[in-house]
Amino acid sequence: MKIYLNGKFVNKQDAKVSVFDHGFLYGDGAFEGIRSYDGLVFRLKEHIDRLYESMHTLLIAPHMTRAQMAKAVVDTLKVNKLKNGYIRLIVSRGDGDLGLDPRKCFGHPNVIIITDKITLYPAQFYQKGMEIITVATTKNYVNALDAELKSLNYLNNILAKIEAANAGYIEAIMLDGNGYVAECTGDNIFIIKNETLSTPMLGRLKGITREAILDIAKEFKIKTEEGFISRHQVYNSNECFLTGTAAELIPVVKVDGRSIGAGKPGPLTLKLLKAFKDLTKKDGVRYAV
Ligand code: PXG
Repeated sequence: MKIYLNGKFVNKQDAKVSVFDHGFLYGDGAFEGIRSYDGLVFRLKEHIDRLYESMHTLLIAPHMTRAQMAKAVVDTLKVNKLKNGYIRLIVSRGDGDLGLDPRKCFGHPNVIIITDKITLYPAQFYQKGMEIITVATTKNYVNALDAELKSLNYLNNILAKIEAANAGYIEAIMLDGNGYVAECTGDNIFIIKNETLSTPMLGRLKGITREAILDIAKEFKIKTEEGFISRHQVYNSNECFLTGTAAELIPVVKVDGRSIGAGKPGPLTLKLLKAFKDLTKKDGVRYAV
């Protein structure tokens, strides 16, 4: 496996950065998780744009244009002869001293691209649906760590994931500071009620998969809503599902012990899942290996 490290391809065992990198010391950096499907990088432009927005907020300049960054992603897939892969694109602040001050870093962020495979959830969950819970760790949003900023600092989500795991669950809902549903630890959430598809407007990452599902719904003339969603509304929805680059679209059939709809993946969820799979065959940047 070859890893892209600051413009060079190196072997996995040589892909190392300094312990003084503020990405390691402080979680100071940004990242993207991207998928390629049969030689097509799904919505690469959208991922690159989101990364550059995160870096803009963090005041990290990667010394690479968006086009160069996109090319580096594709080149890494090509070097690894990977037609189907999960791509982790990381830009960390780079080396500094032991203090927080990012101005003392040398102004050379580390750009790293890892291409591998990923399986988040067992296959049976896609057929039977998943059971999730709500955890007490709330979503840090709009203030210091805006949920839309995809930073290397994932502790908010990891603390929630630990709570879920302690309770015996693989994924969990996080609420915002006002008690509305924000998102899950690594996925966005959707509900369907009376043929309307709804997803939280604030307090969540603007997932690339989320946006793709909203696009598909609009194409199908399904009514969509981005707003405030309560747990009561989730419990009493007809269908529920989660979205993410690694997870794609996964049905949810029970939340906090309450059955959702008929307790099995719903018809609209399955229709959207199929349409999403179709979209991954055509929406993105094509490359040959
Ligand atoms: N919300 C959060 C908090 C995420 O981390 C998503 C939504 C979905 O966004 P995309 O753009 O992928 O549709 C994510 C991304 C993991 C893992 O191991 C999950 C993500 C990223 C990295 C690792 O669970 N999900």
